[in-house]
Amino acid sequence: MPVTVGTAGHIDHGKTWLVRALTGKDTDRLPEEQARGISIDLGYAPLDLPDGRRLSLIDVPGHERFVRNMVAGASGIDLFLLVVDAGEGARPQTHEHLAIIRLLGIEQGVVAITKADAVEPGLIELVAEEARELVPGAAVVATSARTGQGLDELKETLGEAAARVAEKRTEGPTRLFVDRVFSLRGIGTVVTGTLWSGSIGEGDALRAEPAGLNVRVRSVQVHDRPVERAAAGQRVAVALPGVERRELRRGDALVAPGAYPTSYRLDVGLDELEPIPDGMRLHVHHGTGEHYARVVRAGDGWAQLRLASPAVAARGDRVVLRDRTTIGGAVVLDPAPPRHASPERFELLQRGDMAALVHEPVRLEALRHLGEEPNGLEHAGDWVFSPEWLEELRANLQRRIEDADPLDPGIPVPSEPWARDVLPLAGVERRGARLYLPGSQASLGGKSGAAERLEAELGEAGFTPVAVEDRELGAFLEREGRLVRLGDGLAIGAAAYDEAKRLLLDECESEGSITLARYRDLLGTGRKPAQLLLERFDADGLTRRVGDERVLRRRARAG
Ligand SMILES: Nc1nc2c(ncn2[C@@H]2O[C@H](COP(=O)(O)OP(=O)(O)OP(=O)(O)O)[C@@H](O)[C@H]2O)c(=O)[nH]1
Ligand SMILES: [Mg+2]
Repeated sequence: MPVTVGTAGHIDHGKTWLVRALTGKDTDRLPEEQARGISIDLGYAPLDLPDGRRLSLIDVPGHERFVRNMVAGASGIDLFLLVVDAGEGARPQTHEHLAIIRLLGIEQGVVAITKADAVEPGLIELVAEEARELVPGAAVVATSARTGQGLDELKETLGEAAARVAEKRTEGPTRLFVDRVFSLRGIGTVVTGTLWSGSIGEGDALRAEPAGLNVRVRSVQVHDRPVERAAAGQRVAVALPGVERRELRRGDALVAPGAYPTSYRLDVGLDELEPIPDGMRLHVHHGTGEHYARVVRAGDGWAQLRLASPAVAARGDRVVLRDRTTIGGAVVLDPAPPRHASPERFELLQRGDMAALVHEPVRLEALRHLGEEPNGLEHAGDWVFSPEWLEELRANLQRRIEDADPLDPGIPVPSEPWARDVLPLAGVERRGARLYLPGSQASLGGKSGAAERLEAELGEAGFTPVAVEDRELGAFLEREGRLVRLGDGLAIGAAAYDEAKRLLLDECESEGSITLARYRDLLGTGRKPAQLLLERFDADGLTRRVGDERVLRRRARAG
């Protein structure tokens, strides 16, 4: 199993020198790091053990201003290498880094007392004792990067600790948190990171979130060597052609498409180092990323984190909460919860009642990261949702339909992607692009007076079209066969229409065709009503224009 080791410890305590002494690689490669003699960003080096195994080492900065980088590095490690200066003992970031490691759930590790060459042996023993109290159960090894003292023993101890690292759950869908992005001539954009779960191989189609970019993997390397497929737990470099370097950054995730939600909310169980009040604003460190957030507390020890930027999280992920210092951590219970602060829901979540995670429709595939398939949910096509949600949908549609115009008592079909699959369960009837109550029919409601007045007017007007102001009423009366609408917002009564049609048919059957002038004379009206009627007959497929004349279509003749 691949194991990644991360350093930890106060500034200047000798982390980078120790990494260099162990691996031969100087991880302080930035000009500013070299000029100032401190680490700023993460460093990476492979560590070969005497037994032939190879560990990945991540070197982190100790400066208190760069703790965010330390958390990004520590988020992917299996094993810690806590470094304590023999002359100084534990200092503030020794404690803070150790707290972060614990909040991230990293159990195995080793303590290296550094710069053993620079102090009296008696002092080393004092510092070693302090370290044992600080990290009970971890081996403590006195070392010197300058003389090489203790390095072999340290490698051996790291090997033993690596063997104790619990097998990670790695069979889930692919997820890699990006820690570096760069471009290489002839290759294009390359991202590196620790593969949290799944695997990555040449040709894989993945998604970069939260940007939502579809990417295809050109090649994969593990420690500068090409591999066909990298496994979870490994540090990998992935070449992504067709992606601009600036489109990706540390904190982004490469995931199997659709397998993880991206969400602005996380329901968590809190692990507080100091009290975290309701409403507090803080930084949530998750994966290699960082989100500004507000805490909405619910019950004892639970909270919803409302994020300013979306996270790609899964149940069981651990996050670190920081204000100016590290004030706590949390375990994700629901990576994409509804907006709420209900302790009852948290209780279900904590118990692992997966059905409680789902409210509105989600694709069944998006629940794969939760492990088992939840019971007690409604299914429709690819979608799952809670029975309560379906009830709410029913009530909501019903209410909106009841409020709709009685002349056309329907509402538009919702545009959500689940609509097609879910609506048949919602107790409504789909007619074209609209939803109705099953068997419902239009009615005049309060407009029957207006309808009667309009019909009277139409009756008197005969072949002369009448303006219909109320379009819905016009459409309704037409559906009922009480009038016929012509162009320009005009209509004529049903009886007049039938009569006009009979005149047209008779003339065409005896003469073979009809002109506008002739039809006008037959009707005894002006030119415009005749014109509008002929256009309506054309539109209905009764007649066809041939030059200045109209002839009956075959269908009309047959009928
Ligand atoms: N005598 C002695 N000095 C050491 C040894 N290792 C490191 N030093 C000194 O400590 C300084 C800091 O060491 P680094 O390894 O850069 O410390 P660091 O923990 O990586 O510091 P940050 O990354 O900034 O937190 C070095 O510049 C050396 O002067 C050692 O084994 N013996
Ligand atoms: Mg350093």
